[in-house]
Amino acid sequence: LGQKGLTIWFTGLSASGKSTLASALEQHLVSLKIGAYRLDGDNIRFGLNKDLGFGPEARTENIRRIAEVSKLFADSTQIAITAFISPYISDRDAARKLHDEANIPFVEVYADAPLSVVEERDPKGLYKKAKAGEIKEFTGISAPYEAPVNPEIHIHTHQVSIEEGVQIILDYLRAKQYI
Ligand code: GGZ
Repeated sequence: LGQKGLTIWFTGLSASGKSTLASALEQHLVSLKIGAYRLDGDNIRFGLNKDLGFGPEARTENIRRIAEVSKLFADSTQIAITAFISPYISDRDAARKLHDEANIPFVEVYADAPLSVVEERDPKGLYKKAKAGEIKEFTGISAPYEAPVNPEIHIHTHQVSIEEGVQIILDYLRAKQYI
């Protein structure tokens, strides 16, 4: 890797496979001795962003802070990997702009699984609760998800394995000579 790192920005519904894919990608890069660090709900929403909820303004602020942090990691020559729903196109575009202005590559990866599939998976029972009205403003049920129009990478997570998904991303990074 050259002087600068980059940010790999996953977006997708809850249970779409973002975190799983981000985690597998991080492990693969580290095994290649490429510095990579993943930001996800576990290390951000319980720490830096623990003051934020899930209303539209809180989500925008969540994404704004994550974009700033990922830019800093990338600026330190790491590959920053973010795994957040980031449901609004305008917020993702703002994250992209921040990177563009710093001349840091920004790779948007759409972890795309149909709502019917993620509702069926429902690993934490959140979709069930959202449909019962027990969780308000839940993405895909009672809050919007704006799918990317032109992401660098589009992965149909219900149709490819985790390993295949990681390979698709690695192929892209190699083709761009980012790694
Ligand atoms: C969406 C919610 C909500 C609501 C709690 N809507 O499957 P999870 O549990 O582990 O991932 C979801 C996570 C989403 O946080 P993000 O920071 O990625 O969201 S955003 O980018 O929109 O700010 C879910 C849980 O938090 N969760 N309430 N109302 N997801």
